[in-house]
Amino acid sequence: MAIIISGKELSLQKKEIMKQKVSTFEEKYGRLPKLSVILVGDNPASVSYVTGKGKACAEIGILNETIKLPESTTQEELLNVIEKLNKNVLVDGILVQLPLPKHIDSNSVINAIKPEKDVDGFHPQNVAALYLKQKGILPCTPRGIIQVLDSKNLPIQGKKAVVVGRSNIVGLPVAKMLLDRNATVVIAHSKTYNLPEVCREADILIAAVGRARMITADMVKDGAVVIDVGVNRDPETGKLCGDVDFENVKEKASYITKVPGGIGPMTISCLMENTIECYLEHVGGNK
Ligand code: L34
Repeated sequence: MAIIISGKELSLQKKEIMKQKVSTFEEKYGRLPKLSVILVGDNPASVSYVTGKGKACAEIGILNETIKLPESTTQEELLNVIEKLNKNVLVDGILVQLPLPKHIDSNSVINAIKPEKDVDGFHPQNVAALYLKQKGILPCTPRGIIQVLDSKNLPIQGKKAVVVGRSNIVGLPVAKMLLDRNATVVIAHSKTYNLPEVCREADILIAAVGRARMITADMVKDGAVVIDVGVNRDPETGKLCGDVDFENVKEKASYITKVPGGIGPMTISCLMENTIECYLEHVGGNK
């Protein structure tokens, strides 16, 4: 029976530390950090995540505005909003919640965000920084995954890590971050031949596919560390569930994260960390 790592608990601890830190900022630097979040349309999942981000800002003392734009917003209108935020010296972080409506090209939008304010770490300049081990902003979910492993001092060096999923947001960057920690990394995906066998080799298994409970117990080695990044709706009950068949996999894993209460809250606390780090760069403060 695995030890459950609570991302929720860890994110609460991290937010408490950030709150203390932020409480000294106004006096030291003359203003508070500010995060601007843009939400286009009203996708219920996006609304829920964006609400969570605003709530976290409020808890920590980060100023937040959520700019809600209608589904019919044109790409040009969205780019104009971003340009205004780029120029506003009081805004430290800009986040455009994904996915965007189909008529908007996400790459053009991501490229328009000033890299110094790109708290998601999605801009090509920040992506390149990760790949070249240069200073930049790390994406929130992968950063949260590494923090979860480190919170239990789980060794990464020399371990075989299998990342299932190859998205720009999670799979690719977390694979690179695990590689930088000297793991032996395999990236598996929908075309991987004999996925169960590949997964069974993992000491650290990262599930980031977006398919409810697709990682079953037969795909997990005894004693593996299993990190579930999926946020899916159960097709039958409509309840939130991960990519991992938690009830069965927990009997085999040594450590496991849950959904909800796992990587989701860590994504948000890492977003807060990124916002504070951008702010400190902007005000010339020390980290
Ligand atoms: N630009 N778009 C941009 N940045 C991001 O970092 C995201 N993401 C993903 C979707 N689009 C994005 C998020 O914020 C996914 N994501 C996210 C954030 C928070 C949570 C889940 C996904 C989260 O807090 N999950 C809770 C449950 C929330 C609920 O009940 O709906 C959990 O405990 O897992």
